[in-house]
Amino acid sequence: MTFELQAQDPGSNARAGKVTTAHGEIQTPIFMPVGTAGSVKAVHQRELKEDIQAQIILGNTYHLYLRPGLKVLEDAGGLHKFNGWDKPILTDSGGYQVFSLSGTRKIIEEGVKFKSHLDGSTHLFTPENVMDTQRTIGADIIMAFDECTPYPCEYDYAKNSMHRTHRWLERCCKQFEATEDKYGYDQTLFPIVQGSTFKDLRTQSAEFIASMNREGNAIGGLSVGEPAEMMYEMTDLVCGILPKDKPRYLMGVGTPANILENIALGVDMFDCVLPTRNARNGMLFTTQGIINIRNQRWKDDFTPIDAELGGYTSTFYTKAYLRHLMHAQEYLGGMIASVHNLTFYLWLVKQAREQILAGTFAAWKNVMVEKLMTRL
Ligand code: PRF
Repeated sequence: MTFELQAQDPGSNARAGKVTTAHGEIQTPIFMPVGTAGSVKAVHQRELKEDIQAQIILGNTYHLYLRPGLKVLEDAGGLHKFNGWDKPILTDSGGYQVFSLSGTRKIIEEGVKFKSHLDGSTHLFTPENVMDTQRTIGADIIMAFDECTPYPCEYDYAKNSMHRTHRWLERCCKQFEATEDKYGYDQTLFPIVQGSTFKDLRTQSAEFIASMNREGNAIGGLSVGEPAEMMYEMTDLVCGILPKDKPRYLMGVGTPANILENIALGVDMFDCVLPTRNARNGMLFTTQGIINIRNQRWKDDFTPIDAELGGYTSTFYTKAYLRHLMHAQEYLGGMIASVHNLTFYLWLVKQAREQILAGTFAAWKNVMVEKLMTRL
């Protein structure tokens, strides 16, 4: 994997760049649709490519390991072959899902013992076997095994957890270097900064992660319930320490405003379930602001979902029709809303990139944040 820094915004720390992987290029800043179990929920691959213009999607080690399991993935020749997505894929390590999804879990130095949320069976994730699992899944970018601390978090807990995440990272790197890709193309390992909301821990963690000298770096442990201003303060601090010549990935963020603010602080990559999860509940992000398509207000609004956005799905279907589908609990409703929201997220980061390349990002960002968070 390589990263080329193409432009820096004069009015902020925003950057435009290009990540090159074995499965193609990614223009940054970028949003990565979440495909937890190997599928971006309710969205066809063709729509992901044509309407949405996704450049990279995410998969989850935790889910894929539990189902369909490693044998099927290996027999398929990896996740790209299994789901038919031939562009870049990133897998999260399970370091977050194991904490948020599994019923009971126990953290030991060796790793995390947990019970499957599917059938209650017991499993152990270690830095070593999580690297092996991500070799088998075959994503282009794989993530280190970490602990995402909850918010709020006691200082001593955050400190001990951060040090354990650092020790686990050393084991991840060792295992990654001792093993090879399984399908004939390169993979790269991103480490993850932790440290909760404590400035000294964040500084220490960012310095440690930078010293590991990987090809890209991630920021974890944020957007877990802390105030947005606190998240921005941490991102700003960490971006000031992480190397400028490598991509920075902020995990699990966020709203359109969160994304623009973090781009301004120097983040290059984002993922979040928000556009797809909220779509299925009728919350749409549009170029005019946020709408709840289930509201009475849209009952006989026969204008397109978002005429300004463009793209087949957002301009072909009307608000009134989508509202009807949602109320009738038709599958198509969730599908249209998901494609629309992802089209919007990819449009947003593309606009941001163009503004950075033009040197006009900072002023544009402030206008957009106001507009996009308006509730219509
Ligand atoms: N660690 C990992 N995945 C994550 C996070 C993290 O801290 C977050 C936090 N927002 C989302 N996804 N491994």
